[in-house]
Amino acid sequence: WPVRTTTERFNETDRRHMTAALTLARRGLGNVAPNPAVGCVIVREGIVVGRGWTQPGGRPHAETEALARAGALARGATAYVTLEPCSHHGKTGPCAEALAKAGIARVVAATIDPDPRVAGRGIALLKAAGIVAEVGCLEQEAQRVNAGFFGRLDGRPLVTLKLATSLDGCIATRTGDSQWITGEQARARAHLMRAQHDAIMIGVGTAIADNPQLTCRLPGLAQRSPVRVVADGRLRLPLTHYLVRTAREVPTVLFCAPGNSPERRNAYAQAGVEVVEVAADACARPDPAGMMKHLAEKGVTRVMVEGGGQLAASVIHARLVDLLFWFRGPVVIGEEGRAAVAALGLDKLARAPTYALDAVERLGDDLLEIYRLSR
Ligand code: AOF
Ligand code: ZN
Repeated sequence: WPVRTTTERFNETDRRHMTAALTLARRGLGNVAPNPAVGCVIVREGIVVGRGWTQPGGRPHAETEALARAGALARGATAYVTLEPCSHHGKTGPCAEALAKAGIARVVAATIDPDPRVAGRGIALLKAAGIVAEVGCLEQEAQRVNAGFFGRLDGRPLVTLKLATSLDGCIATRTGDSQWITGEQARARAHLMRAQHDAIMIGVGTAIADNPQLTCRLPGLAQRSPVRVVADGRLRLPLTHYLVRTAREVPTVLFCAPGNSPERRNAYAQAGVEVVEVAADACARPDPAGMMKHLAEKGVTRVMVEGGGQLAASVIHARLVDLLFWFRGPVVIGEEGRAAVAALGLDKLARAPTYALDAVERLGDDLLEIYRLSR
C-alpha cells in the first residue's frame, strides 16, 4: 500500500462517523457488483450534512450522492468514506475531484482502493488539492465489508456457505422431508442474505428435489434477487423446473462438465439459461474453484452457496468457504437423516477444515452461528 497509517490517529468522533458510513456502505451489498459497496458521511462542525452510498449497479458512487445532499454545506467539511475516493474517469468524473471541487477540507478514508486504476491515486489527488487526507480508520471492518470486491480483483469472489440443520447437523430425514427444520425468522434471515449476495448457488440434487425459485421473497426486496447458479455436471435439471422456466426474469447459470451433448446445452440456451462448461472430477462434479473463477470474471463479488450436502462438501473441501452461516433448529433427526455436509474423506481431525466463531444470533427458537475461515 502506498499509504500507511494507524487507527490511533483517529479519535472517537472519527470512528463514530466511519461506523455510520460503514452501515450505509452495507446497504449496497448484493446490489452494486462488480463495484464495491461504499458509504460516505459528510460532517461540518459536528453536524452530519450529507450521507450517501453506492447506488444500484455501482453508480453513482457514494461520495457524489453525499455531496449532492450536502450542497454548499460541504465547504470546509470532513468527508468520511469507507473506501479511498476514486481517481479515474468513469461515466462521471473522479470522486476525489468532486470532493475537492465542493470545498471539502478533510477526507478520512477507511482503506485504500485496490482497483489498479485508483490504488492510492485518489489520496494523492486530494493531497495535491490541499485537502487533509488520512487513511486507516476502521480499516479491517471496511475490508470485511468489501471482501468480495477485494477478492474478485484477485480472481475469486467472497463465498458464504449457508446451512440450515437440525441440532445434530441434518438437513432432512431419510425420506428427504425438510420442511421446516428452522422457523420463520431464520428463513427470513436467509432470504435477506440472498439480497446481499450477487449470486446464489445450489447443487443439482437439491435443484431437482426442491424445484426452488431461489429468489429473494421479502417485502420490497424482490428486485434484489441474485443470479441463480446450479452445479449440474451432467445437465440433469429438468427444463420444466422454475430455474429454467423463469431464466428470462432472473438469470440462471448452469455449470456442467465437459462432454454434454450440444442438443441438451442448446435446449437450456433456448430458455435463456447460460450453460458454462468447467473442469470436473471423475463423477462429473464441476470443479468449485473453476465455477468461482468464472463467476468472478462475470463481475460477481459475493456468492452464497445453499447446499445440498454434496456441493457443501465440495466447497468446504476446496477451502473456498470464507463465511459459514449455520442455522440450527431445535430438532433431532438421528443418524439416518441426511447430513448437511457429504463425505470429506477425513481420517485425522488435524486435517479437518476449521472455522473461527464470529457471532451468534438468536432467531426465535433457532440459532444462527456465523463462522469465518481460520487460516
Ligand atoms: C468510489 N465510490 O461509491 C465506489 C467506488 O465503473 P466505475 O466507473 O463506476 O468505477 C468502478 C470503480 O470505482 C471500482 O472498481 C472502484 O475502484 C471504485 N468504486 N469508488 O469512490 C464508490 N463504488
Ligand atoms: Zn468514485
